[in-house]
Amino acid sequence: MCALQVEITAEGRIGRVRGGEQPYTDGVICAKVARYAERAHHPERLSRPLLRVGAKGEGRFAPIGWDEALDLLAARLREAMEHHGPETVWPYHYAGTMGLVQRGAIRRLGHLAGWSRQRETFCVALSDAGWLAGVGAKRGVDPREMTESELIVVWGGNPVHTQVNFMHWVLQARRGRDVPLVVIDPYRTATAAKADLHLAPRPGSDGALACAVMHVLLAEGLADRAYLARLTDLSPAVEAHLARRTPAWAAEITGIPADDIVRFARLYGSTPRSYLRLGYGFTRQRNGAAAMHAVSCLPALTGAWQHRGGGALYSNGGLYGLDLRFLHGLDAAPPPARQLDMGRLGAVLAGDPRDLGSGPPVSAMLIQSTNPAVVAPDSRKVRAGLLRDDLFVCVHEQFMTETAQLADLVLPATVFTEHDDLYQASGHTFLQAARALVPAPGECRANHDFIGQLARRLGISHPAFEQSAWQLADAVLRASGKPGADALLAAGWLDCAPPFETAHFLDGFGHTDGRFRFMPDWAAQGEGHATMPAFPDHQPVIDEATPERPFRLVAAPARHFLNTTFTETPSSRRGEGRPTALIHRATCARLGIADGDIVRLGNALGSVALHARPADGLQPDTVVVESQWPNPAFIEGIGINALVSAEPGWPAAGVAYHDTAVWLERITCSAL
Ligand SMILES: Nc1nc2c(c(=O)[nH]1)N[C@H]1C(S)=C(S)[C@@H](COP(=O)(O)OP(=O)(O)OC[C@H]3O[C@@H](n4cnc5c(=O)[nH]c(N)nc54)[C@H](O)[C@@H]3O)O[C@H]1N2
Ligand SMILES: Nc1nc2c(c(=O)[nH]1)N[C@H]1C(S)=C(S)[C@@H](COP(=O)(O)OP(=O)(O)OC[C@H]3O[C@@H](n4cnc5c(=O)[nH]c(N)nc54)[C@H](O)[C@@H]3O)O[C@H]1N2
Ligand SMILES: [Mo]
Repeated sequence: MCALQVEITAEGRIGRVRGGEQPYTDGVICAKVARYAERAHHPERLSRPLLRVGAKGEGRFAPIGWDEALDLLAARLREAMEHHGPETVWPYHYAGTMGLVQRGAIRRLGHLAGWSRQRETFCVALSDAGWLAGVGAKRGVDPREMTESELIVVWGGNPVHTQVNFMHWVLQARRGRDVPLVVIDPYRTATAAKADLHLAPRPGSDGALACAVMHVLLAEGLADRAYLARLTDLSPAVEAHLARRTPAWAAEITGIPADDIVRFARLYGSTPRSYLRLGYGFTRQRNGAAAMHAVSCLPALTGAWQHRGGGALYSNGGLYGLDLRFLHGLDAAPPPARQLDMGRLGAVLAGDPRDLGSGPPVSAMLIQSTNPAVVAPDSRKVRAGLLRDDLFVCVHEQFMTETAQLADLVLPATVFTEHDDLYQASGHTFLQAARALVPAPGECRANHDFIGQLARRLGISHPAFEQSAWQLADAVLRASGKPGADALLAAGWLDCAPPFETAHFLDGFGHTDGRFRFMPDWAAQGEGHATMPAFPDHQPVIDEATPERPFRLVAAPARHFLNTTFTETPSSRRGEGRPTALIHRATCARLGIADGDIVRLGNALGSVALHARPADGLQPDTVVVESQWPNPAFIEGIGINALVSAEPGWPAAGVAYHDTAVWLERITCSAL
């Protein structure tokens, strides 16, 4: 959701892409998006509808016309519904485009058709639950305020890879001022390499670290008592609990020496203008919601929220207050339908009764804006499921992804420079609209257009299907009390940042009593609440290392890819090199692993072979594989998500991408 300036060449193609002038983006853009032309004009862009002609998964397709494709799709969906009822269809969609209108169409159609709904667990389920438990509203302090911060803490995120604009604001904050940067990450990421202090906890232990920090803050009088009494629920019971959470206790769990924990606690507790940026990474653990809650307690305990440049940001996604009921067809009171957990795709397709209950099997899927054959956990099971003979799969895509290769019907999609849309953000506060800049190549169709055409063939009507994407963007804005789409486009952006008092929750946190909750009402966050700790705590439900599987694997985002997007562009592939396991130098020495050797990582789900590189700045039992490489890039054609479990996190599901205990061995070529 960065603002972009896109050069259009004399031939009407995309040229260089630069960061736009919108004040957060501030002219800065990451390298992969700067080279977006390479992707938009890639020779392998899909440009025509394709029908499978070979066996499933074989990858042989023949071009067909759009009318024929839509007729076929509608017929297959109808047939499935006649057999099993509407819930047998699973519209499966995610983060390919973040534009509201192009994301909204498939939701609207699914709602109105009574298809299965999707529980969105890839990304924010764990972090949302944890943040909302304490703060009660999904917003925080604008990163631009960091120019007034005196300490910046990046906890469990790697913005050098994942949010380069945030690093731009860190740079502004530190320009000519002595503002320490602390990074808390299991390995020395590119962000940690820039830090004054890097703490490298074992993955899944952040709740313990946060509790020990709070222990020190309370013990050393670094908590703001007046603030706590006014705006939080801190009680003697919470304090008694934290008194037991000593640095020595946390050192055992985190692997961070107690002295380092105390040093960080003193720095944090003695700096009122401390800015805490919470990433998603540390919440991609089975205990990620509890960890998020524990860490989010820190600025409440010190009262950092009261100061300019102080407080925290997890996401500003809750800031915009857009009314999406019309966009999503929810104004028409659609029929109720079951919800399927997108992270459980493999299990659902295998007919797991835990997921399906007494409901029908999934026998037809419409997959749009996501590449689950790679990004979903337990990817062997996902692949087996998508290859089921009695499952019809249609994929609407820009490229022949691994998911598209498994489909029966593949339809060509536009990229963001070829369609209109409306965008809200997570990391910043700006609402933006953009129009198509260049014509779509070949026969590519935008999500909104394709889904509208399908709806018509299925006999499903809603006024939103009759509008253009731009009209719909306008309708959403107006329904939300914002300026219309043309006005927004002319202005360039709308800053939705609330005033200081509100942004810092000085007029109350998101709960009805206005107080931050050290003791959350977990029942409000999800059905698994009974297992949640009553206090901020380390929740011992992770995939712990064992003698058989002594390493903890983190499958963190790579710099030059965006999930699996850009894995098709040569410059990104070059930038990344090859799939690599980062392993502590001492562990390498112990196991006789040299740089470039091949290792195998495995667990009950399978094993993955890739090259190894000795590394520093992580614990001896942590292994990191930056992702998400396509499966064929790995030595045996099986990628990292084959090892990631689809067991949901607590209390409201969510995929634990970085929570995997594995064994590790060096292998010789003859063993391959
Ligand atoms: N280049 C690039 N940019 C991206 C993406 C991408 O794939 N590539 N993906 C986009 C998306 S969809 C998202 S949601 C965001 C995610 O953005 P981030 O929040 O930055 O990414 P995460 O996957 O959450 O992982 C970030 C860091 O969390 C660390 N981590 C893992 N486990 C733990 C833990 O237990 N404790 C702590 N303290 N740290 C841990 C990892 O080592 C990693 O360095 O990035 C977006 N931007
Ligand atoms: N190992 C590991 N796995 C992870 C993560 C991790 O950190 N580690 N992160 C997880 C997270 S946070 C997320 S959000 C998910 C993301 O997973 P996905 O949402 O699947 O993201 P992408 O892999 O980028 O796939 C998006 C696809 O949408 C297509 N696309 C883009 N725009 C459009 C459009 O307008 N229309 C259509 N029809 N298609 C479009 C792109 O070509 C691309 O193939 O991955 C998750 N998987
Ligand atoms: Mo994500």
